[in-house]
Amino acid sequence: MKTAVLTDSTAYITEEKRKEFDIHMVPLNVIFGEETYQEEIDLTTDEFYTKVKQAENLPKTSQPSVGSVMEKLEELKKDYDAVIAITLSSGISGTYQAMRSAGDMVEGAGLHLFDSEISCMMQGFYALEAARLAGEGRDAGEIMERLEEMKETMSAYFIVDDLRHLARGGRLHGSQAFIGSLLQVKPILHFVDTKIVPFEKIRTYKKARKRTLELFDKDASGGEKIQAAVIHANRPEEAEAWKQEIENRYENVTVTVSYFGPVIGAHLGEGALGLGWYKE
Ligand code: MYR
Repeated sequence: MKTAVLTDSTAYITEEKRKEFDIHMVPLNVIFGEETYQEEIDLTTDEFYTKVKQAENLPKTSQPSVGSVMEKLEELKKDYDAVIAITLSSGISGTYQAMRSAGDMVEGAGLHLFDSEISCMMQGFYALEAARLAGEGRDAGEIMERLEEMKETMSAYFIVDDLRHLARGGRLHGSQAFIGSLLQVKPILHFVDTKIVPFEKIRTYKKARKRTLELFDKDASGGEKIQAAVIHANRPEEAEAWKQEIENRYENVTVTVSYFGPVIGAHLGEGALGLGWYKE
């Protein structure tokens, strides 16, 4: 059985890695005024952060159209017996639903849909593991089981520089009053039941960074093998500093530095940082 691995662009797996691991991708869109760009195809992350600085209004985003997913499934159907599709959290985007609708309409696509309930490199970790298993010839059912197992320890916390982007885009879960009370601080955010919610209200970035590393320590200090990702919105030096600190402290942790690309960057704003991990 030949199984394809499909994910959406918000996993931010570089083109080089996608080619190396035979991972297929459908892009989400970023909209600046009248212009729509497919991220990772006709808008790079560097171009995005430059464009944001020059733009009058902040960009909007949209999920892939059902038609574009159908096209991809038709293409994959020619070479594969089944498709494992891994999407960003269904609680923050309609991408999961678009994939479901497309899967229902493409007969014989053999779509197995996995809601990562998270995004970015943590979604990427699922796609990379699925691709590894598909490469070993494992069937779709076995791969889906492994992804569910990974979900048990998958965690991520992130800090934004300006919470107004997330609040404006309606992706921060909670009452208006509560969200309003967070605007002047640097809360640590995380996902609960597919949605983004504040984890802890913290005053400064420095304290939020320290607390995030403490949360990580709870899992990492046990000595089990951990895959972690430090993710940044145009803050490569700070992300590298987090990576160094983690690597100097734990021998059992492998750290990847990744990025918040255009679609996620449009909601988090420049300067955001995140740390995600799972136990291998
Ligand atoms: C769409 O228009 O369908 C895309 C909406 C994307 C919302 C993104 C919200 C922020 C996600 C943060 C992920 C952080 C992972 C560590």
